[in-house]
Amino acid sequence: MNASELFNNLWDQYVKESPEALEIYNKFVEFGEEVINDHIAFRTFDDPRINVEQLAIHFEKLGYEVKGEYVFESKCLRAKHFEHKTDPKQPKVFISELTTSKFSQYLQDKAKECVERIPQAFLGTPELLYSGAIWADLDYEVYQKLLAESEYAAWLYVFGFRANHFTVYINELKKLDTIEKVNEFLKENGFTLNTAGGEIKGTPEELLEQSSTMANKVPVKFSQGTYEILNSFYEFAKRYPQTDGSIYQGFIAKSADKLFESTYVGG
Ligand code: OOG
Ligand code: NI
Repeated sequence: MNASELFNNLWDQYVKESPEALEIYNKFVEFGEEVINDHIAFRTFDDPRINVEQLAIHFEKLGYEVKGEYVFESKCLRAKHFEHKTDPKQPKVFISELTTSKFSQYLQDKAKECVERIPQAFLGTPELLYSGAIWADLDYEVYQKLLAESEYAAWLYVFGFRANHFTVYINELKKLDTIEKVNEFLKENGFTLNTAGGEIKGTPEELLEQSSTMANKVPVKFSQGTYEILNSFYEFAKRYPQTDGSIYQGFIAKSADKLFESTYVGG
């Protein structure tokens, strides 16, 4: 699978499960903008069969390399970001994982159970990256128990492998060329922004400003019936030049920490 096939498959799954992202994308296009992706993000468990390094292999095969590492103490997460070695137009990839050992035996057992239910044929393939909650059947009680310990774990249990979000690269927009203009445009069109840590996370001095929509609810089938669950957000990023003139390509842990909360039930 080449990079454009992989990103197309990821995009198709993302907009199918998160129709609001496609609505926003279409609004940008109607407004005359060409939408370029800054990065996409994945979530996973720390099980060595599916951890950050395992998911990264598929991107490394396509010419990506690791460029940054991040730790989110309070959420018990760690993450890495990857950039394409030669083609700066390729979106960056941000992969985080839950440190399950910091949670209850119950959560650890459930995470392990999920991994064990992944069909052998999917492990080690790029198709795994958009296979969703491949460990279904989903149980609403399990979801609620996970939710009580970690919003991230509960989200991952329900939605599994997919692009958690795509990110519009504001620098490439013609008219909506500041994050303030993008946020106004989104609000005028009736979309809700994640206000955790303020509507705009980061500053020009930090070389990266980010905002995101609040995830919207989608119906999810559990063995007990269908429930509405917050699934996914769309992100917007404006990057600034470093002292050597090149555009900053990293991520800011303090801002990322708040972006994770775009899928939080508890706000
Ligand atoms: C990732 C949150 C972090 C960023 O751009 O810093 C992030 C997630 O919600 O899985 O996307
Ligand atoms: Ni992001």
